[in-house]
Amino acid sequence: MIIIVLILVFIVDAYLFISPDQSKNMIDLINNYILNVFGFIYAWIVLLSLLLCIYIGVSRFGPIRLGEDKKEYSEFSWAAMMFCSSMAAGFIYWGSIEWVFHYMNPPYGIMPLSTEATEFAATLPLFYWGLSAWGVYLIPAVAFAFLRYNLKNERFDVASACKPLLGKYADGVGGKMIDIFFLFGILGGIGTALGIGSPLVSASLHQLFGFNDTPMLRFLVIIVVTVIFTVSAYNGVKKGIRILSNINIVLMLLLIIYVFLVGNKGFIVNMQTTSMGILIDNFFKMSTYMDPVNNSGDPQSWLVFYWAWWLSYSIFMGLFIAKISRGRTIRQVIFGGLFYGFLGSFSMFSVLGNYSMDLQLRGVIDIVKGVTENGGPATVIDMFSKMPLGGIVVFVILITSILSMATSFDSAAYTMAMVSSKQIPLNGRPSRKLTIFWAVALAAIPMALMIFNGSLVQVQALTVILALPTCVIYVIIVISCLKMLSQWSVINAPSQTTEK
Ligand code: NM2
Repeated sequence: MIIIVLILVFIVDAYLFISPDQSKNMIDLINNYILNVFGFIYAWIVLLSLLLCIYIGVSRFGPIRLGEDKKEYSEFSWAAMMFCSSMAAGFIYWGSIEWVFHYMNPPYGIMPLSTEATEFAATLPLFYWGLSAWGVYLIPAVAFAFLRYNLKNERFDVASACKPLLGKYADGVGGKMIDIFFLFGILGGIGTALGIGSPLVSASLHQLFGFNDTPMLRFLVIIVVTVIFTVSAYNGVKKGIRILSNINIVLMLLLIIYVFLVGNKGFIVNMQTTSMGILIDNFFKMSTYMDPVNNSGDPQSWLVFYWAWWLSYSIFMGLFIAKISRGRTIRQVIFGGLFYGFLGSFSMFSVLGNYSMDLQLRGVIDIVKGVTENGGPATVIDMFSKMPLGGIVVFVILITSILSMATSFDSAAYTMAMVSSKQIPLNGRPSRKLTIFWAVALAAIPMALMIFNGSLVQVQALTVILALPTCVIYVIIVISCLKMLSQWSVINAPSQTTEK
């Protein structure tokens, strides 16, 4: 399995190296095809899985405990690990400036730069990083945890979770293909996270120390991040990933509390409140809007891209959440995941985003011009450096961006090692060598793209392409999960017959 993945990564890298232009065109072509042809399917999958996941949480399956032990991790560590493994530096980048894009080019036929555009611009990021998005992790998490802790499966892999639906087809070659597609999905998803995070880190290094923001600097950033997350994954969940995530979440919280206190608090809370109303009012429209009449491309660039990105993480996050959820009930996993996920995204996006939107609207800093002329990372760092104690704020951003990337990739490397292990004892962990191997492999594709001058657009396109097979596996796992839970509850149901 490892060899096949390596060969495929090598082929992609070699293709990028030998004919950069042709390979870029090819990536764009496939990406556009997927966005336009399969886009609506992504929308349905994400909406239906949110509804299904709520159903599982409230149904008779909810109280089922995953494993018989008490909770392995405290509530804080569980929420911190779940949040940090999913979020890389994107929360600072998109959190601060995603609204700019919706403000300039709003969907739903809204007038650009209008009041309505501004309010929707503050709200859309809360939707794209909101309940539906977090929902895609939770059914796989339940499936993997149930299989491992209740049905005592020897392996912690993806193919086993497809077995209730695929039967013998999930064994042998079929099973290997499933695991390989899963590994590719992660590689693609993480690529975009690195592609966004490393320019942000290099922009903060430029601001703090005057280093020139060159591809070489970004390359070095990836190396530093790779070393940190490799060490963390090597030390395992309890001694590595948990500690790094706890530190990171505290830094993230300090950052948003500070930004809130320094910012225009009235504007921030009023816009947060307004956004909640707009979000609730428009939830289904936002979930299904494909713009069939004007074909503006907005749903493809945002809804479909984001859903593909979240789905590309879904299996890896499912495995990782399962790993840390031993001793919790299905209900606690589902509603805990939705609650902490949404709360985390909401606080970060609404505080950072509304802080910068307020600066724009009051004419303090022209963020829109900054993003269009100097690009996102430089604008974000420039904005934070102009805050009171700007130098310290940028330093905190530098550290939390590095840590955020590291806490995503350590859990990814760890789960990749879990999936490629033949067998893991119930209280054991995957081999350390395999963990290091996957950590290095994770950094290879984005590094290659960077060396060959690929843009973020290409990395994003690769994410969408590699997410497609993951999406198929995702649907299989969801159906398998329902099948597995119903079979189990039929066998274990208390006897219905009562004698009088
Ligand atoms: N998601 C969108 O850069 C980042 O924050 C990575 C990945 C959660 C799948 C986010």
